[in-house]
Amino acid sequence: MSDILKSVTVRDPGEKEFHQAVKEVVESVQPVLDRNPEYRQAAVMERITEPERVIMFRVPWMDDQGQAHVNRGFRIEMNSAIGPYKGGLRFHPSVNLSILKFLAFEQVFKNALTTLSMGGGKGGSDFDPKGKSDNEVMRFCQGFMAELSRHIGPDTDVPAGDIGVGAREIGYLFGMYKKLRNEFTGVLTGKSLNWGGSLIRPEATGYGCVYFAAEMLNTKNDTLQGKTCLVSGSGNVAQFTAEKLIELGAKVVTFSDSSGCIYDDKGIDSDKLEFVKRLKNIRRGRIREYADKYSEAVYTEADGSADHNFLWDHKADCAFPCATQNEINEKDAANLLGNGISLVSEGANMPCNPEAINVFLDKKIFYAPGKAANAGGVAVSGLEMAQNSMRLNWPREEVDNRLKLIMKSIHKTCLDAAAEYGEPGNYMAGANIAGFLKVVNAMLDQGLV
Ligand code: NDP
Ligand code: 2IT
Repeated sequence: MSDILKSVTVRDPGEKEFHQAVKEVVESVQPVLDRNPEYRQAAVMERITEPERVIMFRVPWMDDQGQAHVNRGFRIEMNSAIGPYKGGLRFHPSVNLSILKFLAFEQVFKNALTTLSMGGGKGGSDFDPKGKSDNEVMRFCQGFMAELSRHIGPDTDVPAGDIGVGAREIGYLFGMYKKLRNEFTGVLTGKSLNWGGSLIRPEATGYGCVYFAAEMLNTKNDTLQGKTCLVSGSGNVAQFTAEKLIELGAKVVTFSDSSGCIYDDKGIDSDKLEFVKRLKNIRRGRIREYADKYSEAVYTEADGSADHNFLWDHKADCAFPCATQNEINEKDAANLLGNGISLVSEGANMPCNPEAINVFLDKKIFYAPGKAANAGGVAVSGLEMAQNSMRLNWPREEVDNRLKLIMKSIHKTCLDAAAEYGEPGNYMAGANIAGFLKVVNAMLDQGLV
C-alpha cells in the first residue's frame, strides 16, 4: 500500500468509500508523481486528500404530528484551488462522512475536467425524504439551511442536488437562504426555470453521460443507434440517460430503484418513460408499478443477500449505471461481459467497485468513469452560475450545444492524458491524471495555504 493511502486509512479508519475513491486516484497518478518530484516536496497528495473544511451540524425539525426529530447535516469543502466549492447535496439514510468525503473528492477532479472554474464540495444529510409530506420536507430543508447558510455563498460554495435532492428540495433550500441573507443570488444550482434555473440542467447529467458514450463509440466509427442498453436507477440521471438513448435510436430495457428492477424486452419508449417520470417525480411511487402497468415487463425484487445485482443479468450492448455507488461488483462485471456488453458509461458516482473496473480494463471494453461521464450535470450547473452572474438566460439549444462541446472536450482530455502517461484508451487513468494536474498546478501557483 502506498504511504499516502496508509496515512489516509490510519487517520480516518472506517471511511471505506473515501479510501476506495482515494486509492483509485493514487494509483492512477503514480506516473505523474514519478515525473514531477516537486509534487512530493509540496505534499500535494497529503493536501488534496484532506478537506479544506468539514462542517457537521444538528438539524432539528418537526413532523406533521408535532413530533420533533434530529438529523445530521454535513458540508465537505474539499478543494477551492480552481474556483468556489461546488457539488451536490444528498439526502439519504446511508449518508455519513465517508460517503460525502468520497463524493467531494471525486467532485474535485470532475469539476476540473469540465473546463469551468469550480472547486469541489459535497454535502447532505441522513434525512430520508421517502414517505415524508411536502411540509415535512420543507421544514427539514429550512432547518438544514438555517445552519448551512452561514457557510455558503455564490462566490464561496454553491450546492446543488444529488440523490434525494431535486427541484422541490432546491426550492425550499433557496427560499430559506434568501430569507436569512436577504439576497437573491446564484447560491444554489438546479433552481426552477422561472427563478434563475438553467434550461437543460435537469437533463444535463443523463444527456452528458450518453454524449460521452457516443464519443467513445465514435472512435470506432460506431453509434448508439440500435444498441440495447441497461440503465439502473429511475431518478433524475436514469430518466434523462434513457431519454437521450431513446432519441438516438437505442433500445432501453431496464430501470430500477432500491426495491427492485424491471426488464422490458420490448423496450422502454417515450410514452413508457413519461409514465416513469410521473411515477417517480410526481407520485413518488415504486418502479414495481411499471410491471403492473405494462404486462410485457418483468419485475424482480432486489435481494441484498444475493452475490450479484439482478439488473445486470440481461443481454445487451451497453450499460449505464445511474443509481448509486458500488452497484456493480466483480460478478456483475463478469455477467455483463458474458452477456455482450462492450461499453459502460457511469451516470452515478463510483457505481463500479475496483474489482469490476479491473474486469472492464482487462478486457479493454469502453469504460467511462463517473468523474468524466457524469460531469455534464455539474458543467451545466457552472453554466447556470454564469447565467445568474449575467442575469441572463440562454436558450435551450445554446446550453445543450455547450454541454455537447464540454463532453467532447472531457473525452479528448481523458484520451490525451491517458496516452501521454502510457495508458492509451484507459479513460479512468486519463480522467484522474488530467483532473489531478489541473488542480495540483493551481494549488502550487497559490502557495502553501
Ligand atoms: P435520484 O434521487 O433522482 O435517484 C436515485 C435513484 O437511485 C433512485 O432510483 C433510487 O431508488 C436509486 N437508489 C438510490 N440509492 C440506492 C441504493 N442504495 N440502492 C439501490 N438504488 C438506490 O438521484 P440522481 O438520479 O440525482 O442520482 C443518481 C446517481 O447519479 C448518484 O450516484 C448521484 O451521485 C449521481 N449524480 C447525480 C447528478 C445530478 O445532477 N443529479 C450529477 C452527477 C452524478 P429509490 O427511489 O428506491 O431510492
Ligand atoms: O455529483 C454531481 O456532480 C452532482 N450531484 C451535481 C453537482 C452540481 O453542483 O451540479
